[in-house]
Amino acid sequence: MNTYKLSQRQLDFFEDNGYLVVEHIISPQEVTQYKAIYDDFLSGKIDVGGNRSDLGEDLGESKTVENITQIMWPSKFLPELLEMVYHQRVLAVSKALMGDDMEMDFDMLINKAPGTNTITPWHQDEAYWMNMPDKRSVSCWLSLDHATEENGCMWFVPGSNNGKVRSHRFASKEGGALVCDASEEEGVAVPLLPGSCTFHHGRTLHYSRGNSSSHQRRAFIINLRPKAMIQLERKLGYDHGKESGSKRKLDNEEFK
Ligand SMILES: O=C(O)CCC(=O)C(=O)O
Repeated sequence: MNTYKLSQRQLDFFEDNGYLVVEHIISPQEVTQYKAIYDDFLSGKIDVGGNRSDLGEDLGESKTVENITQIMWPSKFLPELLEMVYHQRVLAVSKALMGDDMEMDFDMLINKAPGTNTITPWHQDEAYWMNMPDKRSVSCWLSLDHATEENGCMWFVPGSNNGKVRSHRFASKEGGALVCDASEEEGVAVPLLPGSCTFHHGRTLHYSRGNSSSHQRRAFIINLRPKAMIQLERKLGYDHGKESGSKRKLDNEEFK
């Protein structure tokens, strides 16, 4: 799929709210295929070295298992992912949302294992990144499981894409997660069926509850931005942990 048609209603919804649900971006058969790949990453069969970390370090109770598993750049370790349906369709939807110059900046896996019960703190993705002159950026959050409030579906603050970036700080002493002041009262929960996804703007405030269920909550995330901005990031030495792995960093001085 090279092109994807979004209705004016969908485009307006994204513009006004900062997120959009796209149902069944991959089929049930494709979900099965992606789950098998995902589990090879989780089990360590596909070794990602320092690109794996605990995003929930110090936020959850466990000191021995990851509270939130984050794997940066799965496509670096399994390049065929780039040619598979998910990456291709996300690229097409992103172009429809933000223009033909959109390209993948990075991809990542974020899993909440059963019972880990660790929130992803409220944040805006822009606070994690360099301040770019062109602010267009979009993340696709694909759920391979049935994402519910109980296991950590995404919550968004509608319209926050059109506001400012709030002041962010580290959410804990050691971990890399950032947090800003926000609450569920401002937000809406967005449960998803397996194979469905949300697209959210880099400025949209979001968060997820912990996984208190007995099942995995596997999310496969792709972030895209204009080609020229990716070139600028790389020129400035910023690759979203592709080579340097995950490390604690507040990249955007502006939002401290
Ligand atoms: O999966 C999560 O809990 C958080 C994901 C997230 O923050 C993102 O995709 O930007």
